[in-house]
This record gives sequence, structure tokens and C-alpha cells, in this order.
Amino acid sequence: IIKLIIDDKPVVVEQGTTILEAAKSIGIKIPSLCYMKMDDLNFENKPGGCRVCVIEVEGRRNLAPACKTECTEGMVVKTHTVRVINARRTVVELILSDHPAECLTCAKSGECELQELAQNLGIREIHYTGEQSHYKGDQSPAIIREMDKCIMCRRCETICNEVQTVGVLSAVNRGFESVVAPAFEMDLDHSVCTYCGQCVAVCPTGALTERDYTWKVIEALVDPQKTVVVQTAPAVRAALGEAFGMEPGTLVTGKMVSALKKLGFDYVFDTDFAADLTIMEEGTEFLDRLTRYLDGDKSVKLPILTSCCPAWVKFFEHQFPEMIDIPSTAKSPQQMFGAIAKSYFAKKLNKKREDLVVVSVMPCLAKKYECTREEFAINGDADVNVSITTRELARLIRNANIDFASLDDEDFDQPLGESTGAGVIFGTTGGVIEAAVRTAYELHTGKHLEKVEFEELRGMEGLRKATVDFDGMKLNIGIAHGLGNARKLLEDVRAGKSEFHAIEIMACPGGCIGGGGQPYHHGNVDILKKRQKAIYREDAGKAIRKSHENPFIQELYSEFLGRPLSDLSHELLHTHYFN
Ligand code: HC1
Ligand code: SF4
Repeated sequence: IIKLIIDDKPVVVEQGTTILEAAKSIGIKIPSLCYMKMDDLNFENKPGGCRVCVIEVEGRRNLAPACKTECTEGMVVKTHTVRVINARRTVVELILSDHPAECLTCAKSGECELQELAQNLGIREIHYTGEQSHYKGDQSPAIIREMDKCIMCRRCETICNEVQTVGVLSAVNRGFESVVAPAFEMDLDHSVCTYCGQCVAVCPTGALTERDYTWKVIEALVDPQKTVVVQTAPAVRAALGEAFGMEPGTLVTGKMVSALKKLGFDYVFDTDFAADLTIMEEGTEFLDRLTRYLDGDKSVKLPILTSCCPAWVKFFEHQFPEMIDIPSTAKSPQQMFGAIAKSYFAKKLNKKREDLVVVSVMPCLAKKYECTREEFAINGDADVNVSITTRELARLIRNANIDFASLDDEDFDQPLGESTGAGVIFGTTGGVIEAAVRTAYELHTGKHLEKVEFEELRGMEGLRKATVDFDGMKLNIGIAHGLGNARKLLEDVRAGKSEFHAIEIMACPGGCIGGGGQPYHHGNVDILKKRQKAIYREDAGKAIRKSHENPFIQELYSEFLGRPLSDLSHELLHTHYFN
């Protein structure tokens, strides 16, 4: 162990600890910009490039970057001398001298780490002028890259390469021309980007943002010819409150419904309903495959892989094209919802599918891309017309002058607004497979499941495994979140070494609660853990906690679909993948 003094406070740390971490451990916040660390998610970005975190070490001539400098015995560190503060000001002024001054209209304004830093350092003038760099813009269906705002912190590059292992982003060119971009500076759309949005989630400035479709929603809401139906994803309710200053982990389900009604949606429904439906289809498909597999049917492949995360789907289509017959064919809840809204529900309203506009509110950027996939449309009319993120919903609420905190709780509309606890837990890593197990157990064994919580499937570790006892039959279940972790499980499957019968994969660290469209977490993993707890709290408070017990799901089957995996279910609720 090492003892040192930081700002007159003694501190004891392990060998190898940086000054930045040592200071943090005693409550001293050294400002930083490029640096970001998320322990549980295996993410650390410390290029040491921005030099905002410089500090003074007694006896050393030069200032040192706190993120890169390890503590040594007897070190005496000062984190805010005049020399240090002047150096930080110079560094930030230099960054700002090559940054567009568009704060008033920037999508990231109020959330931008560079803006906050400039304010905290009291910068009122930029003493360095000259030419500014300009780069090609890039708009995909999900992500906007405005690289004039890039400060080369490389967080996006690190998360895309090291956590997601997609490898789309890297620094290209030299000096003034250098920028983080896909190879050959092609557009994201032409790359193998999965639209997971994790680069957006960690970008400190407005260089990477979501493609904003709030205008499309407003256009639909003011069109008297359209019936506008909205669905809200499980993870949104556990994070939307943060956008209005509430504590992370505050559940705002009722207020969210109330806000959506005030915004003028004709029907406020829940993606969780469709999550229950997904369990019916995917769970039945799993049991069907399992039974045939155990009967020795050589044409059947296991493990079955969940398929509700569109970034994950795009990942395996690009990276494991020879394995596209392994994931479940069940569409994601977002898409199942759209298909049911525009058939079953439109029929109930006596309307044509084109008269309905289906909007989804998602924690996710890849959902924007998912709903543009051709197989999810009929004659050019998409099953889900517009997908907006949690952040965009917060913007719509603010634009409409709705005082979110003072809203009363309201209930979802019926029939597509009723959900069980199983539908809710889709929003966190481990939740989809736990929901599936709750139903598959009862369908397979014919027995009543007393305890619905499967603690062994829960947690935040990137790779988890558990064995669940199906009345004597042991099922091996794997869980991965973050695409790098998914890759490890898939490589085992490809090599024929996988021990699993079923695997849940979510592209984003934490699952949907950590989606690229959620309020920014600024690297604080505790926020994700609080959202995860909130999801399990909502589940625990639900009267019904198994998907097959949802009375409106039962009604949907008896009135319309017949049974899981029926011809109509196949037509509306299942899909195929492309290599
Ligand atoms: Fe998700 Fe899903 S859980 S993918 O993480 O299966 O986005 O929340 O809506 O579709 O239900 C996201 C969340 C979401 C789908 C469901
Ligand atoms: Fe990489 Fe995901 Fe960003 Fe695409 S969206 S560039 S895959 S981090």
C-alpha cells in the first residue's frame, strides 16, 4: 500500500492507483474530460490526451495528468493551485478554439461535459483564434455524427472496440485533420455499426447524438386523420424521471402515462404487453426445440438465443452470418406490438392499418433502425412508424410545458396496455430469460411455480450462467450483456463448446436500462444499478407476474391468434434474419 497527501488530506491506496482515483476516494473531484471509467462494465478510457485533469506534484517541475499518473509513497499533490487552474483554462480554451460555438442550439446543451467544464472554469473569452476544422456529417436512421464537435476524447472508439467489439470507430488522419470515424470515413449506415448507441451514451459533447424524430410525432399528433398509438418500453419508466431532476431509480410509470395522454396520444399502451406476447411465442418455440432436441432430432439446434434486441440482431447478422438459424424467430416486443396494433387493434377500431400511426418510446437507438427494416412493413407502411428515445420523450414533455413532477399517476389503456411483472423485467439484463423461465417452467412441468424470482439470473456481471431445475430436467442458461460478452458466448457456440440450452443477449451494458437513448449516465454505473432495482421493484409490485397469466394476452389468443406458433402467429409475430 501507498500513503500520500492530496490537498492536505492523507490518503492510503493500493499500488497502481492513479491520482485521479485516489482523490476520488477521499471526495476530491479532479475535473476530467477524456477520462471515463465504468468498473462493472470493463470500460476504461484514459488516453491522457485532453490534459484537463492536470495537478501539481511537490518537487516535480511539470504538471502531471492525474488520470495517467500513479500514486507513489510520500507524494504531496495539489489539485487546485492557481498554476493548475490556469493550465486547465488554457487547455479548455484551446479545445473551444476549435469547437463550434453552437451551445444555444446544440442537442447536447445542458448535458455537455465540455460546456459544463467551461462554465466551471469561468471561461468567458477564448484567446486563441484561427481556422476551425470541418468534417463530413453523417446521418443514419439512428445516430447523427457532427464531428466538428468531436474533441478526440476517444471514448466512443474505446467502447465500440473494447466493450462492444464491433470495431467501427477509430481515429483517422493526422493532426488538424484527425477525427474518429468508420474506415474510409464512410457513413455509419455503410459500416457494420449495430446502432447500439453506446458511443452516443459516452460522448461528452454533441458530436454523437440520436436522430431526433420528435417532429414526426408532433406531425402525427396534429393530423386529424390519424389515430396515434404509443407504446412505452420497459426500461423507459425507470429512467425518464432523471430527465426531470428526479433521483435515479425513481419509477415514473404513472406520470409517464399521464404525460403521454396530455401530449395527445389517442391510446397509451405498453411494450410490456408485447413482451408478455414475446414470452408466449419465444417460450413455446424454446420448449418445442428443446423437446425435439431431447428426442434426438438432429435438425434442431440449441442453444436458442433471444432475439428482442435489434443491435444484437444486427451484430450477429454481420459477425456470425453462418449462425442466423440459432436465434429465436420471435420478433422483438416493439415489432410484435406494431404488428398486433395494426391488425388486431385496428380491426377492433374498425380502421385500416394506414389510419394508425404507431409510435414507440424506447431507451434505445437501434429501435429507430429496427422499425425501418423492410420485413417489418406492409406495402411500405411500417408496423412501427416512429421510434423515439427516452430523451426525446422528455423533450416533447418539456416542449409542451408539462410540469412532469406534479403529474398524477394514470393507467395505461386496454387491451394493449396490460402487462405482467415478467414483461417489465425485460428492461434489465437477465430479465428476458427470467420471464421466459417463469412461463416455460409452468408450461413444461404443468406445475405451479411458487417462487417467481430467479436470483441466480440477476446481477450486473457481463457474463452470467445458471442452471434452472425444470422438475428434474436441468437447463443451462447463459446471459451476456455488452456485445463483447455476447461474442465470447457465440464463439463457444460456433466451436460446438457451448454448455447452454438458452442464452439471453442484450447489446447494451446493463440491458435496456443502459440503452443509448436513456438520460445520460456520464459514466456512473450506480445509476444503471438503481434503474435495475427499479425494474425489479415494479415487477414485485405487479398483481400478475407470469406472461401466460396476462388476461389480455389470453384474450388475444382466443379472439385472434389461436395459439402460440399458429399460422397467424407465425405471419405476424415471427421473422427471419439476413446474412
Ligand atoms: Fe428493450 Fe424490449 S426490453 S429490447 O431492452 O425486448 O429498447 O426497455 O422495449 O422490443 O419489451 C429496448 C427495453 C424493449 C423490445 C421489450
Ligand atoms: Fe460502435 Fe455501437 Fe456506436 Fe455503432 S452505435 S459505432 S456499434 S458503439
